Amino acid sequence: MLSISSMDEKAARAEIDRLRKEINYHNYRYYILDSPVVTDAEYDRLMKTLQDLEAAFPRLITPDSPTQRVGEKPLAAFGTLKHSIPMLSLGNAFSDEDAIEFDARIKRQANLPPGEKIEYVGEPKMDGLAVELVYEGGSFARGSTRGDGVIGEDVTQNLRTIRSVPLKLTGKAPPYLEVRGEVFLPLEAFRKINRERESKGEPLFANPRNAAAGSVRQLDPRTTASRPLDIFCYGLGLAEGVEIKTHFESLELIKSLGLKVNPFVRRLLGIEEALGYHREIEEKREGINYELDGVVLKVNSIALQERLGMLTRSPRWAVAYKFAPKQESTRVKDIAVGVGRTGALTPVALLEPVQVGGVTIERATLHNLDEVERKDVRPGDTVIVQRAGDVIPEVLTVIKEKRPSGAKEFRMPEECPECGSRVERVGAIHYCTGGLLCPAQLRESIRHFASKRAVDIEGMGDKHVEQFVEAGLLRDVADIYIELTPDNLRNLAKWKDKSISNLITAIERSKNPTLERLIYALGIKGVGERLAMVLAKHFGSIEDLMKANEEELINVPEIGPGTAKAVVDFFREPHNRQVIEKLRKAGVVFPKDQKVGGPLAGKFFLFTGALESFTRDEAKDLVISLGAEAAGSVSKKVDFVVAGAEPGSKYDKARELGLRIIDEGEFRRMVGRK
Ligand code: I6G
Repeated sequence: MLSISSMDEKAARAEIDRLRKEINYHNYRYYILDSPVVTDAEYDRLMKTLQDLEAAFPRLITPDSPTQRVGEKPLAAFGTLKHSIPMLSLGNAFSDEDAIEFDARIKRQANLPPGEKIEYVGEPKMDGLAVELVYEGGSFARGSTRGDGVIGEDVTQNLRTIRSVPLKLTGKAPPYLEVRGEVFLPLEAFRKINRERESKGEPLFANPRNAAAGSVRQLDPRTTASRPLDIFCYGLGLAEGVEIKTHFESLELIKSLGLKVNPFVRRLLGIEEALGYHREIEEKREGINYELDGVVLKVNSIALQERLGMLTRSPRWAVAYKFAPKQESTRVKDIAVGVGRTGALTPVALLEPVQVGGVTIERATLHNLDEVERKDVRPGDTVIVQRAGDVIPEVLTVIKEKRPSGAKEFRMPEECPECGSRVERVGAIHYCTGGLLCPAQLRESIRHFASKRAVDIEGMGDKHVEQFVEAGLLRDVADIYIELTPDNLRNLAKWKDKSISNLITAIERSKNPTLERLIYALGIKGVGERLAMVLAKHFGSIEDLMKANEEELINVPEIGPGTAKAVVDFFREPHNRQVIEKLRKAGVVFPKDQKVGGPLAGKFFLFTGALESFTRDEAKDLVISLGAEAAGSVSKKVDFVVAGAEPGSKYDKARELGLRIIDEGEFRRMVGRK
């Protein structure tokens, strides 16, 4: 290859094409076939050369280049995309009898003799998130979640980051193709993410499906890219110029285009073979590195599928035959009570360790007192526990026959088990009234304050926070900036120069949070990340937020009366005001006037086609009043293309560039005009 500096555009184009083909092939070998033919170092060299070339000739960058997987910018909100053909859900079967009835019903509806053997295709059913990928001219154009089946969320940016989603199809790609599949997280990755979240005091994902869904529905595609998501494709939506007679052929086609299809897919003749397939996959389940919740059986013949048609929300020609949930029985040694950040008390069953689906379970949440009473769980009871999804096990039922005599009903303590303060009941939940005097609440609120999505102090994991609170160093969050000095840390077990210096650097770095992170970090009841952002944009400074009364707060879009009251109560509390002052004195910078730019500050909008509720000028004025800019022509700097009826050539150009296209409904939601 010539050196980059001596290349003209023509030579660069040829070299870029060659490199892209080669890299796409290696991606296919690695991510789809799981059989790489180059070393990681060789692959990295190819990628680096392509990146250098594209940097030298930016005009040659296209959205389907392998360098373009991760977009730079987080989104303000997801747009929506309409599915050309509704994405249905599946009816369920829970037993062989159900599956046999499904087969019999098909024969009755299609007037086939009861003895006829129908050909099915069996596919493992992933516990993941259903998505649709759209390819235009063989390039990945956009992708969406199933949503309500008719309209899904536009998660294009995030799907692009999944390595097994090819940005360019191989082979003879149809001009327009919609492919459906299930995005999932391998179990190992799921457990690793939860371990990391636990160490940072972040809430855990309840199961791999939630983790996959949470990862795909991230506004910042870089977060999605950091999660090793995978996909298996299971069917076609609209497909131009594709003629197939069986479902199996459609899977073959999908595979031939370089997309990933589950290797356990199989043709099955008659329901008996299908039942055998279900048993076989259920046996294999524990050895598979992703979560399966059943198998899907589909009529193979498309002609027969068409004869059978649809029910309201699911096809008559397919069924999800679920696996038995993972359940075991064990004994409740005791019922303990945990205290969370808000002071909520949670009863937890402490169990004799038991293996459920390959995982040892020692605790199961009982949520609240009502739940304990409804199930009548008592210490000493033998219970059935179920691993719903993968992590949070639950007590399903008590085997009353095995209850030891004298087993006492559980009572919620009247005093907090951590600090002895009075316990108060609000609705179904019991709360400790000790506030930050309670070490558990203090610990949890500090963990929350320091967590990644709040002020993000790396290295302030659960164990460390506990150590600092126990050592009496931290009595509120502001003490992080005052008491965690090298001298104080040196006196604690296991703190060495290197770890001390890392923590001090992380603490220093956290002193300039954005206003929304700071509001979120304060841990006001009901104010999660989204509402923290809304409040930051609306009030622009902590002072103005502190001055707001309930009425003003209720008038802010998305803020309900409960949250408005919680915000006012929070800032009325003298201790909270003191902590804010103490944070300021300790050097934490409280940003001001974030609202000046408006909620859409820095965004570029482009309008094409006729809108129903605005003239073009009204729409432009509206985005400008919210801090955004109205672009006159299509370019990469445009963040949102608002497409009305009969959009013009700008629309086509925007699609070519892979820009985010939203419809009027989405635009209205974005600008708060519901
Ligand atoms: O949600 C689904 C997961 C897997 C499916 C599905 C599937 O096949 C393996 N197939 C269909 C037809 C539908 N949902 C509607």
